[in-house]
Amino acid sequence: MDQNRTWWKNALIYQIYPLSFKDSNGDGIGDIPGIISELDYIKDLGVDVIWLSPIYLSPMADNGYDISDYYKINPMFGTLSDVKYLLKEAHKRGLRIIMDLVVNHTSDQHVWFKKARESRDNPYRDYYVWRDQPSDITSVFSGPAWTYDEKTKQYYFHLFATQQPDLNWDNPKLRHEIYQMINYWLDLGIDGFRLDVIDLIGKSIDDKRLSDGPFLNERLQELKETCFQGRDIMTVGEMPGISIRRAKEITDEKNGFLNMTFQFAHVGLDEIPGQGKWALKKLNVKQLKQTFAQTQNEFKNGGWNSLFWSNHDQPRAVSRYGNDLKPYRKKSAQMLFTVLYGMKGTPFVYQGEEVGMTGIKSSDISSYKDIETINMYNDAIKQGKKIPEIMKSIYAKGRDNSRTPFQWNDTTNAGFGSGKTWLDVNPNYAYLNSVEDRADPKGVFPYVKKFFNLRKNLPVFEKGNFKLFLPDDSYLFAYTRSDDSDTILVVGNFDKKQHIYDLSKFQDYTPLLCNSSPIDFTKKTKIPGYFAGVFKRK
Ligand code: TEU
Ligand code: CA
Repeated sequence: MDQNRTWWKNALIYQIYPLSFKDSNGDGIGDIPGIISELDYIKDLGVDVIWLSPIYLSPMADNGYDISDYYKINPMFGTLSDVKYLLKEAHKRGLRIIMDLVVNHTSDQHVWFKKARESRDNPYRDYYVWRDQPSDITSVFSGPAWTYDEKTKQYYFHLFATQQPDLNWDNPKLRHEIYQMINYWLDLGIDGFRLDVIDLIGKSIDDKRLSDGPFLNERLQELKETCFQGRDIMTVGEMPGISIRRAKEITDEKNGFLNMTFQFAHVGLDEIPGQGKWALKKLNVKQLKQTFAQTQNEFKNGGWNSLFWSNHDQPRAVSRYGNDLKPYRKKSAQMLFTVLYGMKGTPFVYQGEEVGMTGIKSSDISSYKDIETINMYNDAIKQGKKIPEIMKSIYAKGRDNSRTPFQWNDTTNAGFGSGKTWLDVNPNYAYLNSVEDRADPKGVFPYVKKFFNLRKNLPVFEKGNFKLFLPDDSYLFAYTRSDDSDTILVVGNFDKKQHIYDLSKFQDYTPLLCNSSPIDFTKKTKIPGYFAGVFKRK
């Protein structure tokens, strides 16, 4: 953390899910050489930083978020020299690389856990959390968060899968092993980390304070002092359970610990509050706008936030908030880009979003691979739920939606690789693919590229204050951003139909970028379905 280095505020981050980006050797699994072969593509979009989902050694129960050796690269992705070569090739192009850091838990195949479960007095026992009696805490991936271990007759704690035992952050020995590992990767030349569920490392399990627990600040402080301070890196903490106010404290430039966090308020709006992610509710655009406005307000002075629609856990944005039917897909994807990334914060784009990739629907549960989805399905069947109802939730929210192989072109396997892919390719690759999209002047990629170029060169996007216009309207997301020198207006129509508004107060604004013919600002401005535009005050 260094107050003089704030390049990450105006950087574009691109998330790669290595399993599904590009397969270089035909084994059906994406890999590091595959990533290297597409660095120019990534650079062409205007990307500054690549975030790699985990590539460490892992039995892949949770696709790499279950690490069995923090120092080794999973051979399915490549070797350490591939990683070094990736860093070199990326840096040569002015691209930085951040890695995923998963330290709330390890894999149950990690040598620490294997030793820990040998006996109660094993030196590694205290690297994990053991109790004689389980509490009623449940796992994020269904079932109890405690699993009985026959050999030593105690329960171990796992907030995620049974194969992902939680590390015991109360143990200073464990903490220092982790810091050593972090410094190893930073010394190797990586440019920072995305920290997986890092809001959980301050937890106090016995009084059920999990996210944002009593020890979070002191642990983040220790992490900062031991690993991050004085390095020219960026850090983004995934903090699903934290309040906006706390996110602001944690990212305070002076006294904070991380550059930014991922906030999840906006991604929970299509679920029934308190019933978890699978209980579906229709999205209310007004609520979505107001949620963003609240976050923008909170970060008005101090702290820093990230902007994202989607990632490897969240379904595809265009299928979720836009419209993935053919006549609307590209326009609505452009609209979503415009309204989200016009706001204040660091933009994160998830692979495939830039060409408007969509979610999947398969009525056959065996075509799904995600542990969260499969566990939920089995659980729901046991509870007597009807299959069509379960599948409806999976279509809407299942994590495999965003994990299907990248659609490069219209050849075999969408050009992802020659072998049978680990997860089925979305059959729409015949018409939805990167080559097709980039060749289309009305494509998502060409628009997004222009948009990010504009964003980067107009300082008001980085610093300008946010003001929501027409907060009670259910279709139009419109706001201004203003600083001392400029004011811009960002407009997006979330509906497929045209709507009419009195926009006469914006008469002195001129278009900078629109996804269809620019609109006129009159008392009766017609805004076409999925229109998006950025305007600037003359
Ligand atoms: O996700 C943490 C997290 O909050 C998930 O529980 C998320 O809510 C869920 O995936 C939504 O369906 C991180 C990683 O991003 C995820 O891929 C991992 O499975 C999880 O941590 C465990 O490491
Ligand atoms: Ca491969």
